Amino acid sequence: MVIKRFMAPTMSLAVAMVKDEFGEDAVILSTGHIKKPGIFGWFLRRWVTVIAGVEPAEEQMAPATEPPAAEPELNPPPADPRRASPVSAEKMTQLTTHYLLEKLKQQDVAAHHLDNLRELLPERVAKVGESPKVLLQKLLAEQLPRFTPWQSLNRSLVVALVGPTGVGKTTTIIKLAARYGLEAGWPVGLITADTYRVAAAEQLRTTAEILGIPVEVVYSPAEVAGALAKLAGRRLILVDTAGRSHFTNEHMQELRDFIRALPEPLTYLTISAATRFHDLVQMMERFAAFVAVDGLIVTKLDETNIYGSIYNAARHLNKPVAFLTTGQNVPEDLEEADNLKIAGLLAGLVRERGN
Ligand SMILES: Nc1nc2c(ncn2[C@@H]2O[C@H](COP(=O)(O)OP(=O)(O)OP(=O)(O)O)[C@@H](O)[C@H]2O)c(=O)[nH]1
Ligand SMILES: [Mg+2]
Repeated sequence: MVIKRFMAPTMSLAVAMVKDEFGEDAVILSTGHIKKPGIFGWFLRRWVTVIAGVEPAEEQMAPATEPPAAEPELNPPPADPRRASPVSAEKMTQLTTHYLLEKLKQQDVAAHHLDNLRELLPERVAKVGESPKVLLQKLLAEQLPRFTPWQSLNRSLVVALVGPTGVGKTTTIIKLAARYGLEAGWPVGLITADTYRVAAAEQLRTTAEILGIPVEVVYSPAEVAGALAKLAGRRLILVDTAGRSHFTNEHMQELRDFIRALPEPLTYLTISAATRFHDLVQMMERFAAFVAVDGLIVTKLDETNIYGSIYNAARHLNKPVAFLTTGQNVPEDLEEADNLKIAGLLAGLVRERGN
């Protein structure tokens, strides 16, 4: 049996190296850890060592009548460092790239993005003296459009939330009203165009009263100007819209007319993090065909461990993610989006609360 020691930053890479050199018939004889191998500047504290063996081809093919081959040395002496597998930098880059792409695949990052990353990653992996996950995080963050925080826009803002039914538009509006109205001290006003469900406007009115924020209910686009006049001088006016089927043209035209009645609105498409990419693309295209989308709000991060849809959606629309919501609690379960955090979720470096 030919025995060799392999070293890699992770077990899966070490096993991949074993398979690559010895093939599928290789046997793992023992595993362990060593500290700081110090190549390529990787700063992982511990590397994995795998001692693996394989029968040479002749021995495998030897007829059964031949005397058995000498027992393989199951507990070989500590491997001589000079026998450590000489893995070329090129091979290491290839394996690391493969390992990172597999991680993103598990996160449901769309195949065409994986193809693009397959081209970009090797250069980063080969050059940058950082851990693979950190360099992946940085690359993904660079690719995401950047959100300009509302604080840095020195004007009154009219912000409308649109999106499919039940994604959390009204809940997010209340969180935003509390965050900017109560915590930041901005004069905030609310407009709701959700008169489709009888209880919806009433629900918003009750919560806004508790927060001490004025609410105007509009039944048609023609009423928007009057509502805006009543809320004149407010730094932030948040507009809630009804969630209706985006496959129905009539509903989408109604939504478009409401949005058109607003002066220079910032319109955020609100999506749930748990939506499948196929459904997400169809939905985003429907909304983008009727309203000019300025950014995304991604809700319900607490309901999934798969974050590819956030990246896929932002890249598909080429619009930034503005806010993330992480639960039903008002106002705490709301965060201004941070591309490094989103990329960290995808790279497996950041974990969302509750998961
Ligand atoms: N787990 C979780 N639930 C949320 C989150 N945001 C909202 N919800 C819940 O999702 C449900 C729907 O929320 P709404 O705010 O009414 O959703 P909507 O988009 O306004 O719904 P429609 O107006 O009917 O289209 C409620 O039960 C919310 O509490 C979140 O971040 N995480
Ligand atoms: Mg609603």
